[in-house]
Amino acid sequence: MQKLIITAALTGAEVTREQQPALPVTPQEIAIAAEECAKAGASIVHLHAREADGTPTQDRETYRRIIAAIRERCDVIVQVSTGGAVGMTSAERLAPVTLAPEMATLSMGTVNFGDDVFMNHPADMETFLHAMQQHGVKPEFEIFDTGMITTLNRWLKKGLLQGPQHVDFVLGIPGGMAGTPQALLYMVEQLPPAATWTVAGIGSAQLPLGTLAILLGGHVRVGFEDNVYYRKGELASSNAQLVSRIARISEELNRPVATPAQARAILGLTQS
Ligand code: KMH
Ligand code: ZN
Repeated sequence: MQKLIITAALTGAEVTREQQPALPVTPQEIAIAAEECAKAGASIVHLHAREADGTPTQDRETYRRIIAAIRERCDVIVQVSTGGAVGMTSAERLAPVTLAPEMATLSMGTVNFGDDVFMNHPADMETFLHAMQQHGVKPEFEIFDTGMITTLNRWLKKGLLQGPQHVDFVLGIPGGMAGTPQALLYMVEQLPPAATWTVAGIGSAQLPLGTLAILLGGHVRVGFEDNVYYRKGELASSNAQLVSRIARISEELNRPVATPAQARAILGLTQS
């Protein structure tokens, strides 16, 4: 099996300081959290930007400051969000891709997202893909429900994609596919050949689905974007605490954790 790539989804767009007092919000706080997670075993950080008051933003300059602050502190693969927050325009969402980070997320379809609708028009999705290809950014395809992996396979057939793809199964969003082992097993069966995959289990699904992914040869995403708890009724003290736990479980299961350099090799990234 490949070494385990741990992604730390540090901030997200929806979680508030009221829900999780340790949520990193400013570029400096995000960079400190990234360094702690890298030390704990994360090789990718998935980034969302916020304004000073916590409002989600896709402002290019804010992402630039976050990435520069991370680069000063540690080596880790930077993955920007193009999901942003519900209601943002696609042009807004695409802005950080022009900074040419190593990776960016690309959501593969529209999904109900709690009480909201996370819109991903097919034409916008192709625009995102072309922008990533133009800037040399590796997409991580975000799959919230079954039709979205079908769309990825259709894109492959259409010749829109080259090389092995990297997929993130986001399971347990209210409105998307359930955060269950059965759902994950079904999704893994639909993957294109040679694809790498990770799982982001939402809420209480984070730990069991992460553990299952370790056993199945996938990779794991943890962090406050998806889950603010360490266990039922107990908030996690930091993103790094969640990273440490999954790294520890993986080592116990005889699957060593990847360094950023090893993760780059697994994902076919060339270091910038
Ligand atoms: N905030 C969600 C609406 C991504 O980062 O690519 C979308 C999201 C996905 O977080
Ligand atoms: Zn995100």
